[in-house]
Amino acid sequence: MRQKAIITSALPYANGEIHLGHVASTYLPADVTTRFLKMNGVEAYYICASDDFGTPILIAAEREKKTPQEYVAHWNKRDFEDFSSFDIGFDLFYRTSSPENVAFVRNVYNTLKKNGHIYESEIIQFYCKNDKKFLPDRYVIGTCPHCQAQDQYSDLCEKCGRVPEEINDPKCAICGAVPTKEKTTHHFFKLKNFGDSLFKWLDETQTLQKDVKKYVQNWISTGLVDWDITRDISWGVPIPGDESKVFYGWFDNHLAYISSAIKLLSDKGLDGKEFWNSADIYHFIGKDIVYHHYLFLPAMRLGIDSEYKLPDYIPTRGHLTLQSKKISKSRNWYIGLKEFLEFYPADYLRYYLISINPYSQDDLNFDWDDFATRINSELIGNLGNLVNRALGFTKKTFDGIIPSTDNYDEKDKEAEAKIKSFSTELYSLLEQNHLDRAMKKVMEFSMYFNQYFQHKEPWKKAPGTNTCVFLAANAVYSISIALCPFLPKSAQKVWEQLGMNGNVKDKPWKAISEIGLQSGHRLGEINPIFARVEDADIKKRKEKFETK
Ligand code: B3M
Ligand code: ZN
Repeated sequence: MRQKAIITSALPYANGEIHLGHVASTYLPADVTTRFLKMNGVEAYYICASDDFGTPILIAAEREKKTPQEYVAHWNKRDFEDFSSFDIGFDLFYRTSSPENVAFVRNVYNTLKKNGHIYESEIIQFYCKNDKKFLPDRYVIGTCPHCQAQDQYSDLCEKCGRVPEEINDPKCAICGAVPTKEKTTHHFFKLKNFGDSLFKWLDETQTLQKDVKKYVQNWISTGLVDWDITRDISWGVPIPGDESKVFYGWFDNHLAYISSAIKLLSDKGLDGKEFWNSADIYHFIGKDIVYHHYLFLPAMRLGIDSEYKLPDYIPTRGHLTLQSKKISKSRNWYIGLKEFLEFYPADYLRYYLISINPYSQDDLNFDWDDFATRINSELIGNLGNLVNRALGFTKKTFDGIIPSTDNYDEKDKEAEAKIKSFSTELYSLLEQNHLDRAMKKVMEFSMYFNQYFQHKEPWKKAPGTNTCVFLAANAVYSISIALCPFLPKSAQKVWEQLGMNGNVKDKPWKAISEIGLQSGHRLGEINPIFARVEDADIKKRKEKFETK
């Protein structure tokens, strides 16, 4: 682990609200990791931005009779608000349309061109004579040549998931007219130039996910194709020397990882490039954008002579399904983040999504009943119970003051050893990106102390009671710190009930394993931290998904 880190998560399109599918695979894992790194003294910055350019956004803005600038400004603000209420702690949430990014993208292009990685070539594109526009991607609707589904976009069939080589019965998405085909000159990035160096980089970078590496290397072996980076539309970064055309969104968006980081760092008076190149670089993504992050992104960085180093980690996770079905905005089969948080605290969702999300590309499923069970039996039945029991008992029996200890028997020694080894065990899981297993480890620790308390029966006030109360309260202290990366609000609540001052997130990681509460310390006010998820409410939540 380096002492500096930059963490990014895939940039949300400024085109519709954030839902549970987004946060599960990228924003939440990246947030947990950033909080963990910061507690370990790493100078870590979590960078994100709205992805502002592209045809779908331009079309949506036109439909709402807004300028694309107004349209993306709305979503940038709204997304940031939603993320904040979910305690996603970005150090900067910027935008791909920022002046810094636009300038950076144009510079990168110029360098790539100078280095011989760009060429121009004439292609044939659909054109609408009514609208006097070239019609890339979503501007053309037609019948999928593979599955015959109607009303599909020319860049993707939503029915069969394939990219049609040429759509049948094409129509202009704006006016419905049949488009003509016209010649236009496009700029291409020579991805083919990078096959060998990408292959080598994948081989050498041990921190990348093994299973993903394997199939990306397979793609390379079967041959890469050069990449059309041009769009004949008005909304995008203008191409230097060919200003009436703009870059394809995937050329400019990932460059905002760098340009936004540089902006944040230089605002802090730091040398951004030097920081970037001496930091661990993490890009958190979902598995649908592997191609872009394991090939385009590193190839473009290689193409500018690795002026900015390649990523060390590209944690790639699967998709969230909802009640076992694919999430779909258009079929209204999704849960907006904002809506969810109107019903339940952020930490409930954080707990659930972390618990069901392994460090792999397997899909995960949000299920309302499973959510309720896990919150009620694990978060409340185990963790909430320990906190309330240990602290409540101290309050009742010792007037809220941590007692001095008696002799330690074998069981007490074992319990103390659990506290002592807790921080290292958690550390190694989190360092390896196994957030779900780390969360589970916290729950096992809590479970252990519930059993310890039960076994000791302190309510009988036999000898050994003081030690039991002392260690159980100290286990709660450890839990409070250990919870920080996962459930920041609850961690702070526990901290305050322990009668501690300040922010628990400022404690160093190793404090998890210290005996933090000394005898004589006075606890704060004790209240249940969590409230049960009621069956009747879950029933209501499920209604939306039952009629389908
Ligand atoms: N805006 C969203 C997606 O395809 C896309 C990610 C950009 S990351 C540089 O999931
Ligand atoms: Zn038209």
